[in-house]
Amino acid sequence: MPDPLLVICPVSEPMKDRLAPYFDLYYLNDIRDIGAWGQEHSNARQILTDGHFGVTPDVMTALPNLSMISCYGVGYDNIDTAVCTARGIVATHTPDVLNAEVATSAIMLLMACYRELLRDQHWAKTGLWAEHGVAPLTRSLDNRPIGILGMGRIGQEIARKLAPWSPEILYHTRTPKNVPFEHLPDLVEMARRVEALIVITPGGAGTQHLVNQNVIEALGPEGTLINVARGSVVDEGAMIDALIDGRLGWAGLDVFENEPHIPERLRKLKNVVLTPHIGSATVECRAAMGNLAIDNLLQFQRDGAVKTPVPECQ
Ligand code: A2R
Repeated sequence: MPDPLLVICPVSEPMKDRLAPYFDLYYLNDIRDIGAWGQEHSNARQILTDGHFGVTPDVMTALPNLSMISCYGVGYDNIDTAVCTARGIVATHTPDVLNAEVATSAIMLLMACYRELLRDQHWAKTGLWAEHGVAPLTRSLDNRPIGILGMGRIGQEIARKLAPWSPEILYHTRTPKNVPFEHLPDLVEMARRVEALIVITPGGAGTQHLVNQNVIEALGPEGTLINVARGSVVDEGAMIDALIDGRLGWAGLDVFENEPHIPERLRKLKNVVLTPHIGSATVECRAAMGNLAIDNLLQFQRDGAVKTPVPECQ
């Protein structure tokens, strides 16, 4: 009998095909009562989820033999790692394979803000060009002072990919990294010195509202805030207020505090570019993430080891 695998997140057909020989797949949205399912499948040891869905406490409680959670994504703030370590559950994630794609998404949002891509598309598509003449000038992205909040795997890739625009890069993290950029121990001070701030830390309690009203106001009316990390890292209410009354210039956002819901007053603004959490969402990148998530599941099933545990479970 194949082992039961509880699948909490959407998975592609190639992922299902790769899992099918090794597991009986059960989908959480088909299971009305996870408690009853857990009793019936008390041998269930493994879960596949993603950064958005994570694993809720009722699912953890329902599975007495849960031993391994494979997260299809690098952020795992919706998995309670304290419960994992207390119960001896190994959680894994998919670092590195998405660095390049999330970095591209950050730069895409940054460029769209600086060069007013959406306004100019509107200008071209709606006949404003013929009616009013050429569109107003935009700002160059070349030679800007840019701050990166979080200088890990993805932050460093963003810095690498920004190089052709010759930015002056500053960064803020709790501990300095071995990178050729100036480390600013004070985030407000960094926001004051840069023109654009790119947020790429993990989510969760440790970074909740790290980008608060003080940081936003330090970035200022000429400033651009880019968030490809987690919605929780930015005080969304304070950011929207500042975008409305001009204390913050622009925002390019891929993540939001209450996904998939985006406040209407944010959606209505002209000085924002919004995408629906698609930082890693290309066919190529998702295939690589899916393969790594499945490699972890299969190796654990085979010999109890995993390739990429989250740091808390190493
Ligand atoms: O603070 P450090 O020295 O641990 O540096 C990490 C930084 N970071 C923070 N910076 C300032 N204040 C904090 N409270 C704080 N907590 C963490 O974020 C490190 O430089 C960076 C995280 O890097 P990695 O662990 O390599 O994560 P990766 O792969 O770059 O992904 C970042 C996040 C994911 O967790 C997802 O939420 C999103 O990007 O896709």
